[in-house]
Amino acid sequence: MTTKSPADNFPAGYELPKVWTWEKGNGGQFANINRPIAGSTHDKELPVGKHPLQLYSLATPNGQKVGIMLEELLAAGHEGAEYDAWLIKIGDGDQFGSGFVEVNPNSKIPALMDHSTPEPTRVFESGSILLYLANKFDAFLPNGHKARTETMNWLFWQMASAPYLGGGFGHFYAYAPIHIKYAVDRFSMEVKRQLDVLDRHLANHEYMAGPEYSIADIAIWPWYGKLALGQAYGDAGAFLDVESYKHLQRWTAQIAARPTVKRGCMVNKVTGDASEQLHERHEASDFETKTQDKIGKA
Ligand SMILES: N[C@@H](CCC(=O)N[C@@H](CS)C(=O)NCC(=O)O)C(=O)O
Repeated sequence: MTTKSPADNFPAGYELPKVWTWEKGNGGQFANINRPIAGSTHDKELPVGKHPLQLYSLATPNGQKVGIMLEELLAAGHEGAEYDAWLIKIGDGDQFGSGFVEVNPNSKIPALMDHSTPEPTRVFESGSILLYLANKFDAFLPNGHKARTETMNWLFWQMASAPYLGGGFGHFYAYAPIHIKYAVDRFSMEVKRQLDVLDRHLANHEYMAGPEYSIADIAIWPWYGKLALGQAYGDAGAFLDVESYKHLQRWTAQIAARPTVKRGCMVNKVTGDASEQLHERHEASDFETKTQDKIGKA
């Protein structure tokens, strides 16, 4: 490591200790949930509904991927994809309940239980859930060697890239209690590069893996599509000049127009317009009858 003068550090005078220790409360707006240890903090069983698939989630971009995938499967006629979606309030620490930790030892949404297998199967990590469902229903994963490999390429790209957008750019642009120029510059540069990667690819591909809409699009859209729509991290769309990525804009609009995507984004949503918030989903008709504007609890 290069020698640094403590006076130049932030806060001034800060020096790295020999061994890092946890200062509770020093995690900005996520201080109440961020912890350096894994495992559950309290006993809490997860509810189980009547459908084969049980989703435990929240409508963040990672959560929306699974809501979209399930709505796509149902719309494509896969009745076995019927699901109950239960709300996990990560701000309240629901992800540290014992039942949730049994489904996902990493304590992050989304998490899925498949009760249609001889033994119930747990599935965690949004990319793994998309792939599990695509394999189970033979859908949204092209069969041709080239397109299938491209789908996997872009699915893994998304899983590796989004932490730079959410955990890097999003935190230092929007969530950190202070703006640190080094951090904002580093992550803005990387996110702009990622946007350019997508824009160049989409210039001559209708969807990420070619002419077929796939789990690669479903994984990428809630992160980079929402950013392109200016719906992520406050004014980040203008800050990153997302309008200039024309091919990304074309793809974003095309996917945003899908009714399945609109529904999928509403599942377990607790922010925004009350008519788009469906806290729990148990029936297809819930989108019409159980949104927060309809039940008057926005
Ligand atoms: N790589 C994971 C990331 C999941 C993730 O980061 N989930 C966030 C919400 S988007 C979460 O549950 N955070 C709660 C916490 O950090 O305690 C995936 O794609 O499923």
